[in-house]
Amino acid sequence: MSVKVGIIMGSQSDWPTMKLAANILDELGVAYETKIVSAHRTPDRLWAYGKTAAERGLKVIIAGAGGAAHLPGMMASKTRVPVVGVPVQTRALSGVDSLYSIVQMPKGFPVATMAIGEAGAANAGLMAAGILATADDALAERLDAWRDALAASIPDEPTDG
Ligand code: RP5
Repeated sequence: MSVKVGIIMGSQSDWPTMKLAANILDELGVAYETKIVSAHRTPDRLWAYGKTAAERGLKVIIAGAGGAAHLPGMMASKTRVPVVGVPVQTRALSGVDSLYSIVQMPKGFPVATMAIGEAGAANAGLMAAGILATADDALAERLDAWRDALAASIPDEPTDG
């Protein structure tokens, strides 16, 4: 199975959040790679990753970072491969800093920005799967089944306790 999704993050400390994206891709049978790529600490690694992403066959890049979260936007500036941004929750500013750093991209270089934190990471996995499913009928069926199962798990009425 060729790797079509790259999950990148600014730090090892982002992994507990970004793992939620990986878990979704595992559930849906989508191959991915994971890398630590920091916009500030390893800018040459960022450049090399972005420069080769399309030719290596990546179809979606999920990029998570916290604080001055420049990784998703810088990656979007370096590759045409769609970038899904995950604002990692921070201690100082609860991830609002991350969100604002990722979401306000200038015209021409979009980042599909998810919610702050774990829900955003999980949704990034689902977003990547949805993009790939437009050209993969078997994955589309698995994604539909995943969504049906989630809907079926929601009770009709609330209960005490
Ligand atoms: C960002 O700074 C990373 O994405 C991470 O969210 C944050 C803190 O990184 P560490 O100091 O924990 O390595 O670049």
